[in-house]
Amino acid sequence: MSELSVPSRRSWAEPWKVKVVEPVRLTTPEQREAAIREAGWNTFLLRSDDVYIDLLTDSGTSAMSDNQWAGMMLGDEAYAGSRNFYHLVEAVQEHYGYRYLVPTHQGRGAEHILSQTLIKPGDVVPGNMYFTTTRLHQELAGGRFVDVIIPEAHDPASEHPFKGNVDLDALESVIRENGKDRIPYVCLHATVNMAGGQPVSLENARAVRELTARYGIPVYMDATRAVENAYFIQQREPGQSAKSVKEILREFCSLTDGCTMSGKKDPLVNIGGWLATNDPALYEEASNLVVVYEGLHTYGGMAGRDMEAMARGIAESVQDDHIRARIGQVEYLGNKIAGWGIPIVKPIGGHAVYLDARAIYDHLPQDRFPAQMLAAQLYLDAGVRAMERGIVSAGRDPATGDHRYPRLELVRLTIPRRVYTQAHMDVVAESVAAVYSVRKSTPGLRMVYEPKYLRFFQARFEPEA
Ligand code: PM9
Repeated sequence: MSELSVPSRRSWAEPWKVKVVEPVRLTTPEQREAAIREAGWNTFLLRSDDVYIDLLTDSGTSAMSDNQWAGMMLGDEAYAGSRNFYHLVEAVQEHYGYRYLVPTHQGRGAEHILSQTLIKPGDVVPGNMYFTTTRLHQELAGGRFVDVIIPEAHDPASEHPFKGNVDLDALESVIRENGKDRIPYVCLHATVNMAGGQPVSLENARAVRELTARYGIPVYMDATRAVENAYFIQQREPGQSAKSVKEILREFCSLTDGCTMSGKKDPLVNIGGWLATNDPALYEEASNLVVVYEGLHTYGGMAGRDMEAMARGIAESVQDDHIRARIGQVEYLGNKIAGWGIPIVKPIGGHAVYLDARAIYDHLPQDRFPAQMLAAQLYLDAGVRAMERGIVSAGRDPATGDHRYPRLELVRLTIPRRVYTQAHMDVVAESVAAVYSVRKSTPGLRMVYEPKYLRFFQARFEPEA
């Protein structure tokens, strides 16, 4: 018998095993064709029963642990002062380090409260690339978002390790041009969803802090995927590899004044969110406003059991072995697709693999919605649901009414946390390859219905003849 050779690079596996399973169903090509037509070629409008592998989003789609489910049974459903609220406050204080917490039903609830509290009509909010709901709430409060992300973020092929970084010169120019009194806060996304799940370095966050402190401008972070950001800092930033993700997260947050949070991502729950701050005056106003839109300031739209699950989820989310496996799975899928020469956003992001639809369908102009079509084709091929992140998501400029034309025209294969296996990832990668192989003959789309707000959720399309 020949000598067994052990590979020098050993495999890794998730730090959990499966206890409950949920069946998924592969439909026929005819059923998928009927479903996508019925959905107006918009993957948001599909029924999830018609989806085989659902990579629409990592939002609210995580699998909870047995410890979180046990916590659900300990829900204190008091209207006021639920004990689970205090557990959540303690978890946020311990892991994110902010003093005050205003719970909300999800991330956009927190964005609404923050925007209404801080932004006055005519204000300018600089940030490292827009996010759909964040920018809309800033605009609805009378503000204008200005993008100050580094130019590399707009280039899918750039291998910059921190493509989420703020361009400090651009930020300072915005402050000088508008005057510090017109800038209520700087909005720092970590990671940056629309750039491909790209991180911000600790060094850059520190520099943003120093710059804004000189002008007396606060920094509010979108901390929705800040744990993933902390993992990238540990892996990529010189001098950070000996620290735990937990330590890096605290350090990063200490460079900001507070944050908005969609608990549906990093914190491993299906619903919930919060606004956190170190500013007692902001807390006083926000905890008053929240009772108008979300619920009392000790539940903000969440049930007691939801707050308990989130408190426990936060503690699980900052564990190094969890986050390594979570991002490792995204990298597995991304490397497989990129290995076949299919264009994706580089480096591979934290929560998703982003296909470069502009490069894949290089025969389609952006106003024929290449990313929207690519997402529909993936669904037609194997029942894989993905999300458009291009011209449709970018919406229209409120001043001119024209489409915004973002440089990134992407389809996001978003990986829910602790849900799918490596075999599912293989099926997805092969479907991407199949769709890529017939790219030249794929037509564009026409938009036939366009809602006023956040059009990507509900717009309808038809294929060009
Ligand atoms: N993100 C996502 O799929 C949910 C649907 S698209 C609006 O990526 C950031 C960075 C997010 C985010 C939601 C929200 C809003 C704020 N910031 O969905 O309201 O990625 O909990 O959070 C989605 P909620």
